[in-house]
Amino acid sequence: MKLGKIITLASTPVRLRLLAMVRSLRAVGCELPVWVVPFGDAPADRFALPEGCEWWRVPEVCDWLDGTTASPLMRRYQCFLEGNYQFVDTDVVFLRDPRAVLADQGGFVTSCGHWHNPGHTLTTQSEAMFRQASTTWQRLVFNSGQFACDRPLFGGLAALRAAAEDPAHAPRCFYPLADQSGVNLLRLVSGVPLSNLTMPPVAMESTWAGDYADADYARYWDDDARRPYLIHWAGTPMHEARPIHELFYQYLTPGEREEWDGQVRQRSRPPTGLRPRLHRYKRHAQRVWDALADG
Ligand SMILES: [Mn+2]
Repeated sequence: MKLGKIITLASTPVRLRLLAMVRSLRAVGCELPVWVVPFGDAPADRFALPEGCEWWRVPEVCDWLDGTTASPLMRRYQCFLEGNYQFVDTDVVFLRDPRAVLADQGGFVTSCGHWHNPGHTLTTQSEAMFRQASTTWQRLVFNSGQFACDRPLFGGLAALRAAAEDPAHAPRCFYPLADQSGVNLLRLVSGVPLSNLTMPPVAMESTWAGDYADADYARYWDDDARRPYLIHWAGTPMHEARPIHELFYQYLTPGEREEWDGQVRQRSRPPTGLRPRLHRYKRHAQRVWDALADG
């Protein structure tokens, strides 16, 4: 594919993440425009974007989703009406120019390791649909924070809405707490072929920061062709010191690093008050939601 843009989704709390992601993109020589899907529409949800970035809100998609139970994270569905893009969460840094990596790739291109750990990408109900699609369905799931595609998954908003609002899909596609199972299901029903760069023939090393525990993480990348083109933190705890965090820290100024360390300290304090209960609620909510959807 011939990449034309990088797409991400952001709100003010992830400002430092976005700055580092964009700086890493420029550092590998990629000057493509960065389209930033706003997580929310209040003035406080937006912040001053670096040069080459612009807010990207498609009113028909956001207004539609705002009228449903969908998490604002689902605003990334905007991508599904576009082609020739790389979507990344803000908790990503680029190690290689995505244009070069994707030049020989087509269709829907992923690069995560969820094929060996598919749990968070589906639910009991959507797993049944993946099993219908293939006996090796695990290769068809992906992390919804990193994907590229050369074509729209749907021919227009009407087709996207019809797929999401299908009663068999709607509980996933409008799930209020997370976007991952809905994003996976929509790619599946779109029929656009999926490949994963961590599988042969490319067989890139892992793009997940959590897979790199020791100081010499770069030893896995002696062969340049197997070096991941991005690293995604995706839930890797930042309050635990890991040498690979340096790939992110290198893009922060000393002042930004101080601000970041303050945020990490704040988030890693032992949970008090309502927090443990809210955490338990989130785990149970998925099951309750599925039970209700099943009628
Ligand atoms: Mn992420």
